Amino acid sequence: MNEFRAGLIALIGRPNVGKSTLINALVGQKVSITSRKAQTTRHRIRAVLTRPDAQYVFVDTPGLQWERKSLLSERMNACAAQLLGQVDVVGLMIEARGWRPEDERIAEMLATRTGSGPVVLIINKIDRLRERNRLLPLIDESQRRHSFADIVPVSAERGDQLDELLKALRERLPRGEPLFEPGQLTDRSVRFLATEMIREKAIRLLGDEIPYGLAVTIERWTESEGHAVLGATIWVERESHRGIVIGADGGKLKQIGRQARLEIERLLEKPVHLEMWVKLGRRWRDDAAQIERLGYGML
Ligand SMILES: Nc1nc2c(ncn2[C@@H]2O[C@H](COP(=O)(O)OP(=O)(O)OP(=O)(O)O)[C@@H](O)[C@H]2O)c(=O)[nH]1
Ligand SMILES: [Mg+2]
Repeated sequence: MNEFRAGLIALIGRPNVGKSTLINALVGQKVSITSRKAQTTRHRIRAVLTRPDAQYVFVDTPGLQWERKSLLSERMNACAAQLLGQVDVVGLMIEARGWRPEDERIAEMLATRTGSGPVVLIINKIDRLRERNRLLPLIDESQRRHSFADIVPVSAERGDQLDELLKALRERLPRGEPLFEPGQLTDRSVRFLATEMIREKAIRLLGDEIPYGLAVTIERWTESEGHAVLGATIWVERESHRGIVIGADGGKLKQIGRQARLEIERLLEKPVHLEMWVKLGRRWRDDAAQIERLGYGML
């Protein structure tokens, strides 16, 4: 008999390997924002997939990194480490291009921890491999490095091999009742998702001009039957960044606002009026009070 299984699966790995992209692909909706830039995810976000035979509660985490140290990155690393003791399965993600020293560092951390669940290695971005025959040696190498419960190559972007991954994860989930209502997609509020959508558009549209110092808050949220009015602030760390975010004649900010608004309208299923400001929050990534205020404190 196929007994129902349910549990938590943490996805961890260095920044930019595709953790959030995979979670969105698995649950079939955008729950976690993604971008080409490292450290896009700053919060722990749960995303739920309920199938007739199992409920998978994925926990997206900020990419682990040790260079470019800040109080924020330290908090993010601590958050991921703490999480490991609370989940049933860990999905360690690397890229199909091969192992990097940072990947090995995370794998070692997992190997030396006692009490965390089985680790499934997820090799992502296989669509980027020009020669598929490079995959087998990589799987062999991975097996030699650590004793993974399973190794599954996927392409999060193309949605390849996701059923194989779900099968491998299900086998390692405990038997039990669903943890969330079957219709629930995430533990995060609509307001949180809207804030993140604005941050995603800003990160994506600003290219490499402002790498890491952006934060977003929503101060005003009035919703009626027919529409919603939102007021949001983009926080930057330097005065010179304000001008970049606003752009010539306010063009950049308008573009960010337009793209974010369209996505928030889909989320709320009603027209949205979005007003935005750009403000200076000096060195907020090293300021505990500000990290708290921006909602990154409890990660
Ligand atoms: N070609 C290809 N690109 C991918 C794949 N999965 C993710 N990407 C891209 O990789 C980049 C990083 O993806 P994210 O999902 O934001 O990565 P992440 O691991 O969540 O990153 P952090 O939140 O910064 O830790 C984005 O530009 C994605 O479009 C994949 O399977 N194939
Ligand atoms: Mg992410």
